[in-house]
Amino acid sequence: MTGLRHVYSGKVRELYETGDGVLLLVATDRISAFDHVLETEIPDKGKILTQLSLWWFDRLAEIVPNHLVDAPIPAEFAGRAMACRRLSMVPVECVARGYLAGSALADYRSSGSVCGVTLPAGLSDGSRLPRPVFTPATKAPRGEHDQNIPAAVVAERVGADVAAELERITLEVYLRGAELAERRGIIVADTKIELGFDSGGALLLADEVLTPDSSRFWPADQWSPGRSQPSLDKQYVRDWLPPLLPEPVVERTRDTYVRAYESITGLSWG
Ligand code: PZK
Repeated sequence: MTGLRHVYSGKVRELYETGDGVLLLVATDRISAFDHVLETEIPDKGKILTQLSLWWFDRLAEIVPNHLVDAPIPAEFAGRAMACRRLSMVPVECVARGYLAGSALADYRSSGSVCGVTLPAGLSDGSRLPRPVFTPATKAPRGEHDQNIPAAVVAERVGADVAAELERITLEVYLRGAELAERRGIIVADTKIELGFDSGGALLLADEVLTPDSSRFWPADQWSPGRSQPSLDKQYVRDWLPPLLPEPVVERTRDTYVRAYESITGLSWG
């Protein structure tokens, strides 16, 4: 492919640069579980997540501008790539949570708080929080886990003004995303976004947004705090330990991604 330079491999995504300095963010069909990339791919996963991100970027444009640019996508990446402008990425994982799960649940159980925010007593796995909270995390090096940090530490790293903007944008993206998904019967328990500065110093929404790989989506009709919630992603994969997935597990996993896309957008997949 002429003028395409590979710049970075993520666990499930690839980053390329075109001859014009445009970045191509390519979502593969790879799936990771328990910090490992499995040998088995999930057909169309990358396309589904890319199309869901594009759908969200459109809905969130009033809240925050994004990194998308209008540039041709090479045929080999059709449907699974986003052309984006190169940003100077903010060195903080921006997370908003409306429900208690994952690392926030672990922090709550050991300290009663998460990222310096004290939560009410008596919450359990899957509980709705009194209000959504900004729970930033460090970007850990490859192979390590992100670590939750207080908002004050974000301010030390990026300055108080930028930190306040990160919190505002993250909470607004979460609130808008959760509101739209709720109408479709899906709880957005939490979401992680990436932001970066363009050459003019504006903060733009980057990466993928409000996908099952960056968020916890729970079918609302099955929500029942006090246990881990069934989620619209790789639940079947996590419940299946060996690395080679049998066809029914692949099929049901693919179905959950299709269901996330169709439930949220109201569109049909293919
Ligand atoms: C950027 N990633 C994560 C994505 C990977 C890794 N607009 C941008 N400008 C500069 N850098 C990035 C982005 C975006 N989005 C994204 N890391 C850097 C990532 C896809 C594949 F391997």
